[in-house]
Amino acid sequence: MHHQHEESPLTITPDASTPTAPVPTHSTYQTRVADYWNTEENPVNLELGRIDDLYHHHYGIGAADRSVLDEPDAGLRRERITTELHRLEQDQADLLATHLGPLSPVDRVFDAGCGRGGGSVVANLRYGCHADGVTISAKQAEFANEQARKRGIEDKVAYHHRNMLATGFRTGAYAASWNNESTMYVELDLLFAEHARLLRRGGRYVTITGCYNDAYGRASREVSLINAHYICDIHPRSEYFRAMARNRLVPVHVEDLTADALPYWQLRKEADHLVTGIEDTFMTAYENGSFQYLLIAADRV
Ligand code: GPP
Ligand code: MG
Repeated sequence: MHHQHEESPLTITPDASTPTAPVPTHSTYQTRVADYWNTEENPVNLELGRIDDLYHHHYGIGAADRSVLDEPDAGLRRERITTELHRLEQDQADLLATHLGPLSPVDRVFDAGCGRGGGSVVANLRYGCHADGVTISAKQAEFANEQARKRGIEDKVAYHHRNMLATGFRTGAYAASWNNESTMYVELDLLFAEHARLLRRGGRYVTITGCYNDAYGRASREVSLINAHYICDIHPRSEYFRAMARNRLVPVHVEDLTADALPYWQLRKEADHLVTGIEDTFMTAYENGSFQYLLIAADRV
């Protein structure tokens, strides 16, 4: 029998009893995904993040202020578009963070697929909680840890070059966890099994994700193009609920954010200095009903 620690699991550092250097990738596919994120330097991510050092790897939600497009000065116009897109991405991050709570500063949260780290900083700023972010990209983990050091929150927010399917973190140590647009890189059963293991009973799991619409049929041309663009594999909506049900995650709130996701893409399309070429595909995918932007919050029971 394993020795049971006396301390509250929420205050124990996750690394305490785990191997120091777990192998981060499990497959050739995961190595290719890591390669993508180790070389990714899209201005749409770096220039937005630079504004307030909150680096996000997700899209925006809500109504866009399109008056930024009317700015006559070209340089200022670019700047105002960048700022507006960042505001929409920040609103998305804030919405996700709202569903994690309430949380207190002794609580610990798990950010699965943390990218350059913005989401964990948002959670820490909001709740004062500890956060552990995990990314398969060594470069992203290093970048995110540097950001935490610059903010002076490295004692509470740490990023790890690990695999979110097998973190090695302590069982039951987390009050909340999430995937912000990162579920499409993994098998949901393996992912939710790890979240269920890490979350304490009554803990909260949240995801915001792009999924394909079962009612449309199968994956559309646009969904396939998005998969090819990011090297991912977008799941159908149904699979989320099946896999959650199999892993003690019970949905408490489901929100279709598809209509709220469109203005971001319509504005991003106009940003010549930021576009990556996937903008029209997202708009078509949302408009033809084949693809949905969904928030799911679930309780770990
Ligand atoms: C955006 O990251 C998200 C993904 C790559 C996962 C795919 C998401 C779906 C909803 C299908 P990003 O911010 O790095 O992308 P971009 O560089 O296009 O802004
Ligand atoms: Mg982005």
